[in-house]
Amino acid sequence: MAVDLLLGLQWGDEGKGKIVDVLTSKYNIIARFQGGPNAGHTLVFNGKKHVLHTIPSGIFHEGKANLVGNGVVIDPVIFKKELDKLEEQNVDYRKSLLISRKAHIILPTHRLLDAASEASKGKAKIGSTLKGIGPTYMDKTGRNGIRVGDIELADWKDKYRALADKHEAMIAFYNVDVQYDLQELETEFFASIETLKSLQFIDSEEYLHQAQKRGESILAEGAQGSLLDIDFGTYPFVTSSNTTAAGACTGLGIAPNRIGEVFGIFKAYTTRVGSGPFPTELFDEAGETMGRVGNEFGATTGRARRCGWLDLVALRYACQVNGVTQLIMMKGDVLSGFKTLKVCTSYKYKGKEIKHLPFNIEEQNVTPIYTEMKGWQADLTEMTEASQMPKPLVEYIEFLEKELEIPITIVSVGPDRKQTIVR
Ligand code: 2SA
Ligand code: MG
Repeated sequence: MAVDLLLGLQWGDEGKGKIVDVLTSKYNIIARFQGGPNAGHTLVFNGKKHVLHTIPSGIFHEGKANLVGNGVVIDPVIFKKELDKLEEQNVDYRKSLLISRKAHIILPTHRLLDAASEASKGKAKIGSTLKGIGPTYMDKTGRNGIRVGDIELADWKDKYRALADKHEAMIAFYNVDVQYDLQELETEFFASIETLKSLQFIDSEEYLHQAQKRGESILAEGAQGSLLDIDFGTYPFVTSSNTTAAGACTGLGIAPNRIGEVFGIFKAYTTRVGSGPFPTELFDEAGETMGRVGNEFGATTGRARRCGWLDLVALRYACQVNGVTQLIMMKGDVLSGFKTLKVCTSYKYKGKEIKHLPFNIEEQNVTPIYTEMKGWQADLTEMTEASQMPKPLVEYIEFLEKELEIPITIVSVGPDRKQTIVR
């Protein structure tokens, strides 16, 4: 069986958690392949909201395996808190949650290093979630990291100490004001490590290989978005992993020729949290309305998200890099009530009109060129069938399909599982 992927096509927060939860019934295994607790995947069902950070979004379905893949970075402290929340909901994760031995561990000092690095950058800061993501991936590629499999070994604490000591020296080198009590942080960390050790650690690439041989279906769940990809995003204002389709291969050990459907998910408008260029960003009432109606606040940090019109130049680029086969449009309901909508179809760049994403998309380099479209007034949130959709919404969808040359097969009209229209 092929492995299907679900990826965010913008700057994250497209609604991946909700759609993975909706699609889970079709799969045996849900697997996260990159990122860590910087992610905030929100699911709403039975009138309740659930936010996941590291645990795959299939966890609420019985009988499904949920794998934290080798490409993920795990903070044991946050992981334990996620488990506690699941226990409160009576979710039995003991059998269904699997962790790759090759996943890397976020140490308390990685978080401190993240803070020190950001503080040292001043205005040029990345706007990191301060979860230690960058420093942990740096230690991974620098070949210094500690992996889940290491904590099963007797001498791992020696390795931990050496690394933490080095981190402390690095923090001092930054010469910024970062206050901490490492002993206190370590007490919590080591206690959480014990909780982590009570879970099932596996050689996940072998597990996935055997599962495929048995004919089991796998959905790989991305985190963040394509424009935050370390290679293809708006560098340096990106995260430290490959959020695009290729990341699912390296983050799970899946061969490229095993990939089937690539579901690309996007919002009917655009948001971004953190620093960095955002050509279609709005600073007016329209942007304010999107933020308010769309409840655009970071699911992990609570930060207000920046809002703007849909950017098809960026979206087209993301579709190409990922090989998207089906599109999923989220939050069309948030745009209800706008008289006219704008969609950016090209950029003016160095005096010319271009349709691709250039190296530099800072505001002084690109000016978005918009197509205006008629808005829809109806409340979409009660709709369950494509036939109920107002005409301007259908026109909006069809326009995007034509521009992107990919079908939009799912339209989400609210945060709840049930508010999902299949076309
Ligand atoms: P990091 O923490 O090193 O990965 O930050 C680097 C950049 O990546 C952005 N980033 C995100 N953008 C959107 N959503 C994310 N998850 C949370 C959410 C974020 C939150 O679901 O809302 O709660 O603020 C996420 N994670 C990382 C980040 O803003 C930096 O621009
Ligand atoms: Mg999110």
